[in-house]
Amino acid sequence: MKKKIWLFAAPLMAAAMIGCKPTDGKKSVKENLVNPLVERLEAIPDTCFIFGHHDDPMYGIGWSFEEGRSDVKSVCGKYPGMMSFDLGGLELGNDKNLDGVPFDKMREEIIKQDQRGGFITLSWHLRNPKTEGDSWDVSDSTVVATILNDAQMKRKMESWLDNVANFLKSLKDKDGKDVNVIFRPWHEHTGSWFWWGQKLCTDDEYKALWKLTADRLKEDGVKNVIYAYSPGTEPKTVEQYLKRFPDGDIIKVVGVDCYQYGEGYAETVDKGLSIVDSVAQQRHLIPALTETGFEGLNDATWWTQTLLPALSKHKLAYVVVWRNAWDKEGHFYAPYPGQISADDFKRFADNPRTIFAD
Ligand code: BMA
Repeated sequence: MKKKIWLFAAPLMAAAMIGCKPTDGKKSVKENLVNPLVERLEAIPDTCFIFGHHDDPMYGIGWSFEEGRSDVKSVCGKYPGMMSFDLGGLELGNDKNLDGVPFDKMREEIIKQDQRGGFITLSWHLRNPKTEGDSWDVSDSTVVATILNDAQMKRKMESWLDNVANFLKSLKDKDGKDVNVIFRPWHEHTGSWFWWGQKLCTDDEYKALWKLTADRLKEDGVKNVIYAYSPGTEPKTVEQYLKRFPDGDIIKVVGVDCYQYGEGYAETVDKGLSIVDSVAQQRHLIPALTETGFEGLNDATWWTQTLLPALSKHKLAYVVVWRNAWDKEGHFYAPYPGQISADDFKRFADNPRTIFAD
């Protein structure tokens, strides 16, 4: 997909992926492109959203690393319109990420997804640079401050970012053109379960971490990313949502990570997305449900009776559900053949609102 074609064909392409017709003509084609990916996301008709799945082509229930296989495709015949992958482990120079996905395979699948006209988003569950624990190691509440104030720790973080930059720059299609991706580091920072979370750093430190990230990747020559900001559901107002919003125009996608745990999902998603809608409109950003799902999908009609209605009031470019883990029993968020919500998922995939890569 070439830049010029995207400029004019983006709305058609988004529509062609699903047979969804753009419903209004208000999405303008801007002359100064930040990144053609922004244009493609902005071209998603207001009434539609891209469906995404984390690690979709890597593994699923009862299988791993089988060429072409995907639980989503096995159920509905189509790949997700968006593939999500995680870079955790890349910072250390590992061959595989924290969930056992080889980075070479990830690069291949990113390129394939781009070739089929689909979208890619990358998260980063990186290690804790100070304690050498994982992302969830919150035993030291000064990690972000140390990265910012201690020269040696800062250099370590920069070298980790250089590894990320090298991977991002290696994403090229068969014609040598950049494959553009959404990068979503420092997510769910409004909770305190990651070392960059709410109680683990100040507002200014969190913002400085973002600046360090964007500046370093830019210095490293990365041109193929746009950044997504994705708090959890803790912010209850636009003001709270924006409290740690990075300065400048780093962020292009605003989202929320919101899962179903027991009752109240519809209401929580609705509140979270109302805030996202407002911020997206005020700042001309792209709204998304950056992570969601119901672990174990113990509800035969979750897709059309819970998820679709919960999203119905909101404009969204995309929705991502989390992984169908090969390594943790019951940890899955998309159906697989025979799973109780599989038939309902087919109806969801046939719904004119949802965009898959077919
Ligand atoms: C979490 C879980 C973990 C996984 C991590 C990064 O939500 O799925 O098992 O390691 O995401 O993918």
